Amino acid sequence: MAMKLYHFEACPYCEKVRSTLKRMDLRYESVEIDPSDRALVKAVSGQEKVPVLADGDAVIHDSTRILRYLVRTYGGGRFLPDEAHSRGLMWILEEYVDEVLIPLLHRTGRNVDENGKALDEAGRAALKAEAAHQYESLEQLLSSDGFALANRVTLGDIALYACLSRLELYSPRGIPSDYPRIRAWYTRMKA
Ligand SMILES: N[C@@H](CCC(=O)N[C@@H](CS)C(=O)NCC(=O)O)C(=O)O
Repeated sequence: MAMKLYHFEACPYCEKVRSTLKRMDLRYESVEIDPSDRALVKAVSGQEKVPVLADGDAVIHDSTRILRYLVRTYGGGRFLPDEAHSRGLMWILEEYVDEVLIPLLHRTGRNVDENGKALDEAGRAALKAEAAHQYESLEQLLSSDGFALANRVTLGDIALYACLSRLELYSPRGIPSDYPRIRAWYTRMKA
């Protein structure tokens, strides 16, 4: 029985899982949900967030847990750095994208605070400065000609690319032009 992925297009966490499944050459049935109707996701997984992966008896929610499951079950070792130190950093990067970068870029696009409340001018400037700081860090991380933590694509790159690709789709600005190394890496990932 094919795996089923419950997801929707604009969701960066879903894009990370779609992209990992694709790179691992794993086939799945796509169940695209309406973001405003969580009934099916709730019935399948007992909670309302996507992505959710159903594989036989296993039903997994949370994109990081899904990635760990896929690597463990289907042998995705080639998407992990060989060296232990880099491997640890890769999972830290993966978590950082979910917990820091995605929420921050989401807020930056809408100019709201953590609770969704519209920001005043000072709040918008602070948010912009925070986003610039994160872009600077990524610019440094991606300063080599290879990928984030190895000379090949790992799950860290896939997570980051998934996040920034949603930005490219839904923000007129995309990745700011003053970060050439991020943009060069992005082009390498797209190839
Ligand atoms: N930590 C979760 C976050 C998933 C998440 O927040 N998904 C969003 C869509 S992008 C969602 O379903 N939100 C609905 C909600 O918060 O109730 C993961 O990595 O999968």
